[in-house]
Amino acid sequence: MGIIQNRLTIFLVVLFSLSVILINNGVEGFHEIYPHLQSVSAISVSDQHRTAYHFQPPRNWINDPNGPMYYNGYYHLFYQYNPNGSVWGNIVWAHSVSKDLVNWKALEHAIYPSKPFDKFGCWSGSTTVVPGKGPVILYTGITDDKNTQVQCYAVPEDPSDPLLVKWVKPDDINPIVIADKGVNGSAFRDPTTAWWSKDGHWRMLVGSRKKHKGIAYLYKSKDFIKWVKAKHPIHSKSSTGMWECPDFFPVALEGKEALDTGVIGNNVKHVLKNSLDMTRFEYYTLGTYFPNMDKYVPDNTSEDGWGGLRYDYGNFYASKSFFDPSKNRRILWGWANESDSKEDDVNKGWAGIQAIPRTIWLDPSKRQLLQWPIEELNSLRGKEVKMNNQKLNKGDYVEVKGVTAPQADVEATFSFSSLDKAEAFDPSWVNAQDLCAQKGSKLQGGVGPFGLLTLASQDLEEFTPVFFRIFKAANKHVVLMCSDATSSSIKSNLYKPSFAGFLDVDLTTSKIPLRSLIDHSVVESFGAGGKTNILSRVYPALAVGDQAHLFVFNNGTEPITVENLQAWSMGKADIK
Ligand code: DQQ
Repeated sequence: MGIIQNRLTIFLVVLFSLSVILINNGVEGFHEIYPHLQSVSAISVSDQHRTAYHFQPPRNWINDPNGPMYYNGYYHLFYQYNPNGSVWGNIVWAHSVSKDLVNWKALEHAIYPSKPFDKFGCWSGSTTVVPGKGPVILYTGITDDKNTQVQCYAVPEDPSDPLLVKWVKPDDINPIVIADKGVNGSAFRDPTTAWWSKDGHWRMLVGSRKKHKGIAYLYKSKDFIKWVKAKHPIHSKSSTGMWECPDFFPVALEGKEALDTGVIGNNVKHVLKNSLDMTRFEYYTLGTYFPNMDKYVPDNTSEDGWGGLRYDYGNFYASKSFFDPSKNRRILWGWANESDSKEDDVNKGWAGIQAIPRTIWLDPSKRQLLQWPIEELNSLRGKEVKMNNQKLNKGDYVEVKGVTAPQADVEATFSFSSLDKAEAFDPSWVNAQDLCAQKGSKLQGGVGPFGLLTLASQDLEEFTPVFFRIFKAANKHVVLMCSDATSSSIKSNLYKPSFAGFLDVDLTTSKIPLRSLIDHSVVESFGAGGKTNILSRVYPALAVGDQAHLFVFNNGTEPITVENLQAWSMGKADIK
C-alpha cells in the first residue's frame, strides 16, 4: 500500500472510530464496521492498561459473555472472541473454565463457524442443563452475508468429560429455529437459557425488533429440538429498538437465595433484561410472569423503557446471568468494552474485559435488584490499610496510603451529620449522566460531592472520581452517584463519559457506603451495597503503577466523615 493510501486508511479509521464513540455511547455498536482491521493481529501485547483480576484472555478482541454455567464442579465461561485481531470480527465462542470464578484456564474454542447454518458467525446464546441429557448450548448462527440469523443447537461430544472441551452441532436438527414470516430474520438473535414448565414444555426467548419496537419472542418445545413460536411475544416495548441478549429469570421475594430459571409461584418476581442496541445500554424490569398466558407484565413501579432500571449505569453490556446450584446464588456476567480508539486497540493487541461476576438478588424494597461482587474475589485481597473517622471539610483531599492504588479493592462508608445544606433539586434533571457532567466533582456543593478519587496522579492532573452528591427535592432527597472519566487521562481521543445514576438509599442513617474495584483501566463501583453500580474504563497516562494514588475527598460545605475505610492491595488472578 502506498503512503497516500495508508494515510487515507488511517484518516477513515479515525473518522469511523470517532463517530462510533459519539453515537454509540463509546461501545461497539455495529457488527461489520472494521472489516479491514478484523484480522490485523497484534505485533505485541501492551500490558500498560491490562487488568489484573478482571477476566480477559491474553490477547485479541472479546465481547459478550455467552452461556455461563456451573456443571460438574466447574464454572464455564464462553465468550464472543476474535481469534485473529483486536477489533470485532471472525467471531467464535471461546471457552474458559474455573473452580472459583476468579482464576481461569482457557480451552479450545467451543463453537466456531463450520456449518452452513453458522458459516458467517457464531453469535451469542446460552446454556441450559437438561436433566438426563446434560448441558445444551443454544446460539445464533449467521447463515449468509445478508446477516440472516437462525438459532442453533450444540451439545458436548463427551458429556462425561469434566471440562466439556469438544462440542458438536448435529446436522440433522440444525438450525433448530428459523425466523418465520412475521419475524425480521436479520434481527433475531441471542437465545436465553430455557426453562422447564409443568405443562411439559421447555421455553426460551429470542431477542428481536419490528421497526423500532423491541421484542422478546417466546418459543416452546417438548424435546428441546422442535421449537414452536408462542402466539405472541412474552413482552415487547415500542421505541426501544433491537433487544439483544434478553435474560429472563425469577428472584425470591425474600432473602438472598437464588432460584433456578424455571421456578414460578407466589414467592417470586421475575426479571426481564434487554440490551438496547441503539445506545448500548441495558435496562431491566421487575414484574410478574403468567406462564399460562405466556406473558410477562412489568410492575407499575418498574419503568419499562429508556428510563428503566439498569444493572450498571456505566460501560456494561450484553450481560447474562446463571443460577449457580453449588451456592444457591444467581451470578451476573457483563461485558465492558474499551473506551479508547480502534487504533489503540490494534496497538494494544487486546480489547474488552468481563466485569467482575456479581451475585444478584431482590432488594427488600422489591423495586430493584441488588448486586455484589462474588465472595471468591476476596481471595485476592492482600495487604489491608484502614482509615477510621477521617473528617473531611470542604475542599479536603486525603490520601489513602500503603495500598497498590491501581490494583485495589476499597470499601468505605461516608457519613454526614445533617442534610440542611443539600442543594435544591431541579425536577428537570431527569438524566443522571447529564447532571453529573454538569456538576462534576470539582464544583462545590452542599452535601457532596464526596467520595473516592481513584487512579489519581500526585498533582491531580488525572483522576477518576467516584462520588455522591445529595440534593433536596420537594418532598425527598435525591442522591446522585457518579463515576466521572472526564479527568481520567491527559490523553485525548478517548471516550470520557460522566457516568451516573440516581441512588435510592435510606438517608435516615446519614451514611452512604461505597465499594470500588480498581484495576488499571477499570473502576467498577457499587453504591449503597449494590443498589446503583457504575463501571468506567479509563486510560491514565500519569497515574500508572506506583505513580497512581488513591484519595478520599469532599467538595461540599457539609463536613463528611470517612468511617471504616478498608483498602486492600489486590493480587493477580491466574487467567491463562
Ligand atoms: N453481540 C453478538 C450478538 C449480540 C451482540 C455478536 C451484543 O449476538 O446481539 O457478537 O453485543
